[in-house]
Amino acid sequence: MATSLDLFIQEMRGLLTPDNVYIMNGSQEEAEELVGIAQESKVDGRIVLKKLNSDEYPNSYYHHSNPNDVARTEQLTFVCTTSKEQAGPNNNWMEPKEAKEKMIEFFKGAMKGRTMYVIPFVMGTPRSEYAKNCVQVTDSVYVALSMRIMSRVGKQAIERIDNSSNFFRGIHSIGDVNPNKRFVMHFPEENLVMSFGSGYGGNALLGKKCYSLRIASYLGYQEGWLAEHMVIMGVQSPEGGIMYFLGAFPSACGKTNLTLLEPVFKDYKIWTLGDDIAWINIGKDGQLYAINPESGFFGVAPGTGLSTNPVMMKTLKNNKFYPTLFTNTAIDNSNNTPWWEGVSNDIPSNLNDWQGREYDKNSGKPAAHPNSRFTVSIYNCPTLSSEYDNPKGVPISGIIFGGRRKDTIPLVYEAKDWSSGVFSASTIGSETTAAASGQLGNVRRDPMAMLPFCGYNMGDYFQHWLNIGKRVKTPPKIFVVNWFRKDENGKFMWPGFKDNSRVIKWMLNRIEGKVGVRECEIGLFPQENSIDLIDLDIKKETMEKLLKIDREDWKKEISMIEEFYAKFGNKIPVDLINHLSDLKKKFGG
Ligand code: GTP
Ligand code: SPV
Ligand code: MN
Repeated sequence: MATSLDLFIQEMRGLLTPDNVYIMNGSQEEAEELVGIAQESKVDGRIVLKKLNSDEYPNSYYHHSNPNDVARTEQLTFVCTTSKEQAGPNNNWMEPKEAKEKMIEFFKGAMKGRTMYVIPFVMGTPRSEYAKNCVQVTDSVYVALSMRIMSRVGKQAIERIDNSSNFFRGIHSIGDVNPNKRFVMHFPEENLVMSFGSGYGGNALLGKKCYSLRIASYLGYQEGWLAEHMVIMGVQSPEGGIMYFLGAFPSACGKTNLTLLEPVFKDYKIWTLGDDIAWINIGKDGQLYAINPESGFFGVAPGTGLSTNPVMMKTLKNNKFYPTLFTNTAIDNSNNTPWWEGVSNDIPSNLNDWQGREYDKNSGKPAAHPNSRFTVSIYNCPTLSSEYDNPKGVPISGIIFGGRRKDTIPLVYEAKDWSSGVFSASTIGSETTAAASGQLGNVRRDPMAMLPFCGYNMGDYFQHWLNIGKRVKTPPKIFVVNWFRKDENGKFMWPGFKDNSRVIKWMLNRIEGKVGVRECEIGLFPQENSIDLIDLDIKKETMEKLLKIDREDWKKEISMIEEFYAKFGNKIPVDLINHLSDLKKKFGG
């Protein structure tokens, strides 16, 4: 009897009319075969993968994407629910029938002359009750290889999917990589995503943002859990064992760096569990538990180097089983290694830029694309937590929210309680980055770092967060941070990276009740000298500026929050409206 997977494949064969069908099994031989195919085939006139110097970067390959296809395209991303209100003002919306018809027109015969890769995968460790079954079809061998790194592809997935009709379906074709024929359409009510015309990251690896955030957040809303754009990390202190934190930061605002951080304190250690996505459930004991549905890092290359992120540099050179991919970095021709701004201080003399052109140092442009990335297995990571594959997940003690803000937001503060914390998280703003195409550096509201990823109305989402807090026995403490505050000369005041461990240590001390706080207008602030600054050359005035509340800036901030909330009308929970009016009173608004 045909299984529901067989039926799906049949249906896709009919729609996409590929010349060949390749059903993936996750084996080592398959990796070798696919890498072989990718090294021999051209897409868009470019060889899909080129082997890199294996003495420097073992089992690593280079990929150029089309220059018109280097980041997520939020303007072409839609959530297609029955009603527009379900999707909310935070999403582009299209009526599901219309959206599907449009996509089917694109997909008809789209794989003629190509191979259709069928990728059965599980998000989450397959033994976990929180794990989810998925299938993606794609005509991109780069996407197929990336999915093998980022998710659990193969036999276990097929076993789980066989004879079950309940799995996520992802239909993907790169088409002819034409931005005018590019859409990423989500159908949360049908557990389905259709993506056409892009081969890039979050547009094309459908297990990532499309399923594990947009679709999963919708499922979580219905089933009583949360799918979040968050890191998961364990912090080990000399006397206190390991405590687990979640951290939400918008795209390209420091998640990968935070979860691989080497603390400045020799007797502290950070254990990595995830760098982008967390699924958060209430466990049997009434506490919050998180799992990472992914199994790899799709990390920003620029800024990654031995001084900023030594653990990632080790991860990239520690390849065993999974091929590692580098996308849109520059290439140092003298030794065939990938190169990006921040990996070394000097610029190699024989460099090709991310488009394969000879690099001109005087061009004033970076050699690597600012959103160039590496795709690497999490199992290569030397700080991987032994709890990573625990089907129950890890119990959460603290949740950190941050954004990229040159002013206004202090280095750190703590929310008074869960509801104040949800309010602060709902007001997070951040300067836009190269992770999404569009203008850079504008401040936009990005609540919980989920603006581009929440698959339903964000007003309902805020209420869902408040409700979860009421159901949890001891809700974790909530903190807000800003590593990116600048001085009058436009320089970062806080050293960031490993020195962020100083702020984390303060959070641990707060959770353990070891240090007090002073109450300010926006929350609870560190008492003087309670952040451990040992061996750090930072002026007292700089610390004061980092923690300063500028009343004029806050008045502007409040009006931006009001403007954002107004878009959601009466969907904004009353609790949050009350927090906002309290805040307004404090600043004389
Ligand atoms: P996504 O993968 O897009 O979700 O990004 P991410 O949140 O994982 O960001 P990532 O850690 O890759 O950092 C993005 C950029 O911010 C890189 O260029 C980093 O070098 C830089 N960055 C990360 N942490 C810090 C920090 O503490 N201070 C400063 N100044 N820059 C940082
Ligand atoms: C992000 O943009 O937040 C990423 C990269 O992590 S992508 O997979 O393209 O979404
Ligand atoms: Mn991300």
